[in-house]
Amino acid sequence: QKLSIICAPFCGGQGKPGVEKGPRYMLKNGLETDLKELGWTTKIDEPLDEKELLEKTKIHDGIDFYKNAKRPSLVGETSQKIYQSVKDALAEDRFPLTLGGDHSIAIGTVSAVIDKFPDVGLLWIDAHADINTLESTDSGNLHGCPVSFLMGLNGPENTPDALKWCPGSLKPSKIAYIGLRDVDAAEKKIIKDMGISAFSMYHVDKYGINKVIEMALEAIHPGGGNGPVMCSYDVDAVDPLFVPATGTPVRGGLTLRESLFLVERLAETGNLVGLDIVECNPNLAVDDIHVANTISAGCAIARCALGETLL
Ligand code: DIR
Ligand code: MN
Ligand code: MN
Ligand code: MN
Repeated sequence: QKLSIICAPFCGGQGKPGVEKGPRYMLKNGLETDLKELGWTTKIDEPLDEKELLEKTKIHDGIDFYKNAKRPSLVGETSQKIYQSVKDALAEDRFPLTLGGDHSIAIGTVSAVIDKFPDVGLLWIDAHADINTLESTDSGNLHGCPVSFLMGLNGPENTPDALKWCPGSLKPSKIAYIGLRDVDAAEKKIIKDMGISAFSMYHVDKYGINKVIEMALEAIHPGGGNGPVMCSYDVDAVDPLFVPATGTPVRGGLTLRESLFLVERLAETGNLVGLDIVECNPNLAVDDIHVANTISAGCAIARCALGETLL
């Protein structure tokens, strides 16, 4: 089995520098070696120029806007490069593991996986729903909007040029959220109106994580829960006790074990076809222990999704 580790050191979908360091820190933590030990033939793909991107992101005067949304051109160009990398990986029958960077890069990863697996179900693991439209976003941060682009909710006439490449074909019935606990009012309305399956922390408490995963799989693949699954994993789904160094931490999240069980269970299905791990931001740690906890949790999510078991 073959794997591409796609590095996506991008921070332009939100306002806190440091999240571009995620891929470097996870690799420095030994992620590639660990995945090799699990039996994967690995290859590292670095489609982005981190330095150049950081420079482009820094310019705060004259930053490009589309309505209230910040840096639509940069987000569009960057996610398109990630899109191409994931497509290349899949064309070589390599499992695409994409390391962010902020969550806007999932516009690229998920679009590429849909091209190869039109029936794919998307599990969006996050404290946030990331389904704001260009109309609804209050923050203007595009990492809060990727799902709306994947679904084509902004409409062709309201999509910035640089994002027009995105097919926007993802159906509401093919999405399930797990871990939600900080959802904007406008996002709640979209989720409700479109009938998207959403399992918040309330549901995790009520049913337990195993049952929630079963329900989520059944939602995206009715009649047994079998079929290809893409998992886009924002590490802020995990409680900040375990993952403190992330841009928008929200207390009351998944325990470390719940967060790992989730991907262990996905690995067990044999149906996982792609994984993103996003929003690790070493700059936001108050000490080295915070960095180590955050990065080791991110790496553990990758390993558990890719076959590591406790016994
Ligand atoms: C908020 C927060 N809903 C926004 N979103 C975040 O900015 O649209 N997503 N932090 O990860
Ligand atoms: Mn989030
Ligand atoms: Mn945000
Ligand atoms: Mn997110």
